[in-house]
Amino acid sequence: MKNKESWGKDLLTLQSVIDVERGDLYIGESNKHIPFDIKRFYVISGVPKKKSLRGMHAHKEIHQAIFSLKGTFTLHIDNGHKKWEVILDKPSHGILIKNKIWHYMTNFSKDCVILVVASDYYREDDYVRNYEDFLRMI
Ligand code: T46
Repeated sequence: MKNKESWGKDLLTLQSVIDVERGDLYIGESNKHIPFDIKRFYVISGVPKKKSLRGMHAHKEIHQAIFSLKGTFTLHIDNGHKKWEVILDKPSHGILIKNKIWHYMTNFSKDCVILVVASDYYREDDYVRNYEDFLRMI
């Protein structure tokens, strides 16, 4: 992960139970490790190209937390005033993507598996997919 000064406040740390004999266990509980009630999760995998682009939107209300379960990708974050990026490369640490944050993902490794947990069910009307609309919203 890079640019710690920018993303430090949004860093989420799961509980880790490291076991050399049996493998590692990572635990996230609502309102403890993840600062909202989790209503949905989704997984992104099989991204075919390093240069593939996902995201490119903000949410009006929904908060999310994003983790790399395997492999690496770069998360680009923009609050309308400042832009920064984080390389996610381990299951134990994720990033909180609050509402009203423009974000996209690039630079996927071939084996990358991403977990996202969200504060609400899928609602297309929660998405702001146009950058000018995002700037107007904030
Ligand atoms: C986000 C980033 C990190 C659903 O029907 N239900 C869902 O829960 C989701 C996440 C998506 N969809 C549908 C909506 C689209 O027709 O699946 C299709 C692909 O979704 P999208 O192009 O938004 O995927 P990404 O990877 O660009 O964005 C996703 C999330 O949608 C978004 O909330 O923050 O991952």
